[in-house]
Amino acid sequence: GQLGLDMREAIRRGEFRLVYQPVVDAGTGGVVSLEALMRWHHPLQGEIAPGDFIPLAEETGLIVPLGSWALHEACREALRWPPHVRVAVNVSGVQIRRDGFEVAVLAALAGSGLPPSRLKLEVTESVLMQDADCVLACLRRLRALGVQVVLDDFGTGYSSLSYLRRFPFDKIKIDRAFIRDIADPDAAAIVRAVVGIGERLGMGIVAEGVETAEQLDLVRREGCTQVQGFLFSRPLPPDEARAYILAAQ
Ligand code: G
Ligand code: G
Ligand code: MN
Ligand code: NA
Repeated sequence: GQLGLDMREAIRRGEFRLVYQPVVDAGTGGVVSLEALMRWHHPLQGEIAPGDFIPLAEETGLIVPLGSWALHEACREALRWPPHVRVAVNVSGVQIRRDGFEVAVLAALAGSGLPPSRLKLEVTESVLMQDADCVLACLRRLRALGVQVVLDDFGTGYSSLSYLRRFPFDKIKIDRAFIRDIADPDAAAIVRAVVGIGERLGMGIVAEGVETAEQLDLVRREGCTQVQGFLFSRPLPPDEARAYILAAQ
C-alpha cells in the first residue's frame, strides 16, 4: 500500500522520531530508565502510531533499517542524560532474527559511545518463538557485554513460563492489562505470583500502564520493583524527557 511506499522515503526524510517514557523506581521514585517509543510524523496524515506502521515495516523488511535507526538515535540521546539513567529500545522479532542485528546493536553503542550497561532491549516472547536458538545466543552475547534484556508485555502470550527458563532476562514487564485490573483480587494475585517468580529467578518486575495513585499503591504492595505509566508521564519528546529526568533528581 501507499503507506509502505511512503515509509522508505520517510526514513530518509527524517519523519520518524522517538519519544521517551520514564520508568521509575517503585521505592525511591527516581527515574531509572526511559523507554524509547517510535512516532511517524507523516506530512499528510499527521502523527501515526507504531501500532499502525510497525506491522507494515515488519512485512516489508523496513523494520531492519528503522530499528537500526532507533537504536542509534536512542543511544545518542541517552548520552545527554545522567549516567545512571538507562534507555530501553523495543526490538521486533523480524529485526532480531535477521543476520546483522547484533552488529547493529554494537554499531549503535560504538557510534554513540554509550556504555552497553546503559542500554536495555525490550523483547516480547514472540521474538523467542521462531529460530529461538540463534536469537537466544545473540541476546546472551549482548547480555554478557552488559546490555539488559527485558521481557515485554508479559502475560499476553501463551507460553511465557517456558521462556523464563530459557533466557536470563534482567526484568519482566507485566502487561498493562493486569495493572489496569489490579483492584480486582484475581489480577492482583497474578501480579503477586509473577513478582514471586521474578524474585526466585533474580528478575525485577516492571509494572507498566500505571495511571492512578491507587494502582501505584497496589503494584508497590504486590512487590513490583519499577513502574511506568501516565501517572508519572506520557512519552515525551527528547528535550522534555531530559528536563523531566533533571527535575526528578
Ligand atoms: O507508543 P505506543 O503505545 O503507541 O506503542 C505501541 C506499540 O509499538 C508498543 O507495543 C511498542 O512496543 C511498539 N513500539 C514502539 N516503538 C517501537 C520501536 O521502536 N520498535 C518496535 N519494534 N516496536 C515499537
Ligand atoms: O508494548 P509496549 O510496552 O512497548 O508499549 C508501550 C506503550 O504503552 C506505549 O505506546 C505507551 O504509550 C503505552 N502506555 C504507557 N503508559 C501507559 C498508561 O499508563 N496507560 C496506557 N493506556 N498506555 C500506556
Ligand atoms: Mn515496550
Ligand atoms: Na509492554
